[in-house]
Parts: sequence; C-alpha cells; structure tokens
Amino acid sequence: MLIAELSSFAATGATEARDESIPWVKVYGPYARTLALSRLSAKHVQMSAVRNDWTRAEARALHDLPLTELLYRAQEVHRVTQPRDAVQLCSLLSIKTGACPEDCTYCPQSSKYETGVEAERLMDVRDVLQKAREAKQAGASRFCMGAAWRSPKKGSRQFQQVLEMVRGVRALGLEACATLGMLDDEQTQELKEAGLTAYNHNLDTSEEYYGEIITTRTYRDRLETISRVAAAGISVCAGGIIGMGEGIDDRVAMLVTLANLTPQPESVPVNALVAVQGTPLADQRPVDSLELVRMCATARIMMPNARVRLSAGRASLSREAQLLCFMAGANSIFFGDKLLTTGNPDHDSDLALLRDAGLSPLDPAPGPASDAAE
Ligand code: SAM
Ligand code: DTB
Ligand code: SF4
Repeated sequence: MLIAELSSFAATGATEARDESIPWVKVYGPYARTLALSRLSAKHVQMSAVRNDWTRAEARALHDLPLTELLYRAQEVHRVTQPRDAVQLCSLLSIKTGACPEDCTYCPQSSKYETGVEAERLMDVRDVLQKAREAKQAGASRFCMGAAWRSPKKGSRQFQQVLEMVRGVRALGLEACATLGMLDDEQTQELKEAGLTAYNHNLDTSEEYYGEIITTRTYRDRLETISRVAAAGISVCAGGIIGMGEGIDDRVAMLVTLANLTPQPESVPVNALVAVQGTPLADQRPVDSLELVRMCATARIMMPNARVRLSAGRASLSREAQLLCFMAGANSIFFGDKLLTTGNPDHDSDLALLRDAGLSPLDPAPGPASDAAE
C-alpha cells in the first residue's frame, strides 16, 4: 500500500508531501521524495530478481490474473529490466529445408508428413551470408539459421560449413543464432569457438504433453542439449508453441521448466502454432490472441531478463494484438517475410508497426566482431 502511494507521489515530481491526513506523510512528509526513491528502487530490485524456484501453482495464479492486472505487473518488471521502447529484430533463414527424420507433429519439415515442403540441401555459405547482409540492411540485429536436422552429423562437411556461416555472420556485426537439433559436447564447443551468440532449442510444451507431440526424441534429450549450450557459454534461446491442443497447465508447466533453468534462457520464443496442411495438427483451432498476450506477460514476469520473442503466428495477428504482446513484455520478433517455410509479416509492415507505436529496433549486443560491421 505504502509503495503504491509512494509511486503516485513520485510521479508528481514534488519533493515534499504535505497532506497530513495521510498517516505516513505526518512522519515522512519532508523526506517524501528520498523515501520514494529508496523504497521504489528496493521494489524494483525485488521485481528484477531472477528466481529459479517457481512452482506451477504460483505460475498458474499469475497467468490467470485479470488481464489488466497481469499486463500491469508485466509492465512493471519490463520497465525495470529491459531497454525501453525497443524491439529486437531477428531474421530467420532455413539453411537446410525439409526431409527431417523427426516426427514433430506441428512441423511442415518432417519427412513423416505430406506437406508440400520440398527437401533442399544445405545452402552455400556465400548465399547464406548474402541473406545475412540483406537482413542487416533491413534492420535486423540477429541472424538465426535453422536446419531440419535431428542433429548435425558428426565430423561432417555440412557442420564445418555451418561453422563458416556462423563466423561470417559474426563478421558482419550481427548476432548469430542457430537451431540445428541436438548437439554433443564437441559440436557445442565448435559453435562457441566460431562465435555463436545463441542457440535455439525449444521445449515446445510441458513434459507431460510432450509425448503427444513428438516421439522421436525425449524431453530429457532437449534439456541435455540446452544444458550443454549453457555450459559452453552460448546464450540459450528456448521456448515453445501454444495451440497444439495442450491445456493451460501445460503452458504454465513449460514456463516453469524454462524459468527454473540455471541460468534462465537469454531469449524465450513464444510461438503460436502455424497449422500446416498435411501435418497431424493441421486442424487445430487458431490460438486466441489474448492467450498469446498472457503467455508473453507470464514469461516476462517469470524471466525478467530474457528477451521474450513473439514468434511464429504473427502473420495472423492484428497490429493491436501485437502491440498488446509488446505491452505485456514481448520485445523481440522474427523479422522478414518468411519464418522457415511459412509466412511472416514483411519488413515494411513491421517497420510501420514499430514506427506508428514509437518503438525502435534494439541494437545488437556488443561482441568481438561487432566492430567489423560492413
Ligand atoms: N530441427 C531443429 C529442431 O527441431 O531442434 C531446429 C528447427 S525447428 C523448426 C525449431 C522450432 O520451430 C521448433 O522447435 C518449434 O518450436 C518451432 N516450429 C516448427 N514448426 C512450427 C509451427 N508449425 N508452428 C509454430 N512453431 C513451429
Ligand atoms: C522458434 O521458436 N520459432 C522459429 C525458430 N525458433 C526457428 C521457427 C518457426 C517455424 C514456423 C514454421 C515454419 O516456418 O516452418
Ligand atoms: Fe525436424 Fe526440427 Fe521440424 Fe522436428 S521441428 S521435424 S526436428 S525440423
């Protein structure tokens, strides 16, 4: 209560509080501003504290708050921990498309389903770097390369080419991210040495629901790759998908697993299922946009320092719904008219959205190669 009153007082910009009908003013009135600043910063410190002991009940209670209250709380955290009014722009490129041996039921690239996605070989390094240059030109600060692999083949020429891509992307002054499936220790180390900024490996859903979605690799496999990546000093990008028939408890359980990782992920993609014809999930009902807003807000509060990325599914969201997600704490998007195989809003419409909302692209994190920008 006192904190709320101090917040209102601090917002007036006055130094002294004079209304002595308010109990605390009698004692602290002359020092009100100093008190407000000291108490508020204590509160801010508390809000930005990273916790790795989230329970499902706590997270569910947060997730289910009245949306206005949830948004308010998420905003409070966001303002303390994240750069103001900035959105990270990440470009995505499928460097190896289709014919994946895994059976992820949401995925148009699985060889188990007839989705019309044509299998392609690994792209040439030069072509990938050209795409990275174009992404940078358009305003992206991170370039994320995806391969439809269960895992990179050990000692393969393809993996060496991916390392070259990572080095090339970093030399352009971009952050480099990759998502190549499961990694072993050696591959993780090589990616680190090539300068990889972040590795994307999603949990996708709760441990309980996971078996309904994928059978060809386990939840534990995923957690092991994530922990290898973190141990090698590469930032972890890990999140999931909503709209696959899971319950709210599954969504919340996934957020709890992510938040209780040590360290917490550096970025958290929140994907809404893109239901693709031919996949077993083709007929799923589209996700209500307010459910995405709740996920973004809950993720923001539970993982205060993470970039929360509003990911797949944006093509079906209104500008207003996207803005609500930004207000809820999302501060990263995939930027460019294609995700891996499906569509995404084009550069112009995203830049117009940011401009109309007074938001600006987030700069890349400083890194060893960022001076080498073209
Ligand atoms: N093959 C690698 C793997 O699965 O680890 C990397 C690429 S995979 C396409 C990366 C992530 O994209 C998946 O984990 C999933 O979360 C997301 N994804 C794939 N298809 C999707 C879809 N139809 N809708 C939403 N998200 C999707
Ligand atoms: C993530 O969480 N979402 C991106 C990225 N990581 C690799 C992929 C979305 C893919 C959507 C379906 C497609 O375009 O194939
Ligand atoms: Fe393969 Fe990744 Fe798609 Fe699963 S999500 S089928 S592992 S490309």
